[in-house]
Amino acid sequence: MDQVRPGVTRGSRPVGGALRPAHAGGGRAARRLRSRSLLAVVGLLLLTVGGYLLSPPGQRLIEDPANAEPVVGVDLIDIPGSEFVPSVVAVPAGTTVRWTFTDDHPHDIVFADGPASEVLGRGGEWSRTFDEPGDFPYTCTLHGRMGGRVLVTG
Ligand SMILES: [Cu+2]
Repeated sequence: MDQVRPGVTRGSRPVGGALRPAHAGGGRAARRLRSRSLLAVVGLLLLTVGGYLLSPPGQRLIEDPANAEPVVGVDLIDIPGSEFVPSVVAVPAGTTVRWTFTDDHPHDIVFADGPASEVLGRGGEWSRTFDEPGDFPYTCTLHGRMGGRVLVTG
């Protein structure tokens, strides 16, 4: 009934090696503990990011104006004070949406799918015609929290 247990009988370590003082393997155990807590942190981070990405858009950033309820049929968006008003509009395909710059700060309108205005100030105006249905988010690159979207219906 001599079972060969690898790791116990191999090498020059005595058979009683498993009973060696705890501090002998302390370094390795500590390292394992450290890497385990690192894993926990990474796991928690992934859960947080994953949960964020999987959560309904309306719950991601409560203050994000780009997640507001769409205002249907409005094709004129004002920029009266470092925000787009209304921030979310829904228009039928073929609509030209216009932005008017009426506050004292420079802004731009940069769409995720490419089209972008220059940086414009008070009195500025920009427009884009939407021929295809879809969801067209945009931001002001000068003000990270300034955002909006145009929902184009078929
Ligand atoms: Cu801005």
